[in-house]
Amino acid sequence: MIEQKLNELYSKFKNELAGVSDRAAVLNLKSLYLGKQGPITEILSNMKNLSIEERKVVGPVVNGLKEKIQQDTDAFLQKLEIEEINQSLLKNKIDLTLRDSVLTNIQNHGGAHPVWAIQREIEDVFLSMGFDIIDGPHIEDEYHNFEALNIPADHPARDMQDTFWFETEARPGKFRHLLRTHTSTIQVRGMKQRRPPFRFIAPGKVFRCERTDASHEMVFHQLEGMLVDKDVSVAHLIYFMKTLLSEIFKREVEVRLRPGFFPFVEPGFELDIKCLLCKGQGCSVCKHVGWVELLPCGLIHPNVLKSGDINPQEWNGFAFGLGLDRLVMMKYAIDDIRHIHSGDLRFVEQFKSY
Ligand code: FA5
Repeated sequence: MIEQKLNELYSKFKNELAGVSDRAAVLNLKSLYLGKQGPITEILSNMKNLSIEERKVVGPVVNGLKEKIQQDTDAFLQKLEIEEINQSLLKNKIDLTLRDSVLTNIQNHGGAHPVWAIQREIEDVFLSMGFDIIDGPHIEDEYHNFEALNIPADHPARDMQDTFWFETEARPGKFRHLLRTHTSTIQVRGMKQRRPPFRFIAPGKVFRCERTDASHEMVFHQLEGMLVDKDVSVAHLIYFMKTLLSEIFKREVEVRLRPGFFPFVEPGFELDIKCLLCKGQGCSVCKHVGWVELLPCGLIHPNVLKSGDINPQEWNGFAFGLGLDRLVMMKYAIDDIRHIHSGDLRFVEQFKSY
């Protein structure tokens, strides 16, 4: 009698289960049958009225039914989950053989970063004037960064450039390592690799432990230039610098040359450009003086030529160190150097066509 009642109950459960289609309805059905108010709990609580013999028969049947309902709901839930996964896989299907529509859209192609683009332009100008392009290491030793450039230890000029030093043990006769503070490190390396007359440029990243502001970065770019020949004069230097600037700006720009101190040149100059952002009126980029320091230069100091195994009685030359990021700022009227390497696509996308 009880067994028949349980079979009917199970068939009813199966029929109802066949009619549901979502997780909430399945869980609801399960609690209707197995919950505290459900028929199974009622049957179990009525078992106290049965004899021991009857309980021995009915008990396992009721528990079996409970287990079957549990298993059926679990299987149903699992089936639902698999269906959901399959549906989402179908919906988000990726055809790996298709090219990304973003990539195929010419509008979204990458472009040259403005610093890189201006570096290429300058390289072209100097290549056409017979210069080689050379490279040097970012991690340098203090010999190439200072010593060989006529800046011995304890020389106050070392303080002109705040340096990132590596924590290497100071040992007698051993040079410490640092992140190069200027591309002038390449001067002696370049001189030792060639015999005069020669001319080369060396562009690259430089590093200074400086507080950043509208015109100062800690990592920025310079382009070093060096020409060694006979009877080189300041007039030659000015000619090359003016050619460079008129090629870059494609128009006359106002420049001024004033004395500048760099231990590796004598005489040394600062070549400033009239601030193109404020037209000389004064702004945060030119520190309100109307001029921006762009291109320090000078005639190579005899001691530096000696470091490069060149006889200063026979040869002389000029050198310069152009600040590439500031040149980009002037060329495109950028009012803060920090935009340049911010990684902000809205900034770099403006230069795609250059
Ligand atoms: C030098 O680094 C010398 N080595 C340049 C040189 C080479 C002089 C050869 C003579 C002969 P200076 O520290 O002034 O000099 O830097 C050169 C240029 O780098 C500056 O005119 C400026 O354009 C740029 N510059 C310097 N510091 C920064 C900075 N923190 N952020 C961005 N640009 C900078």
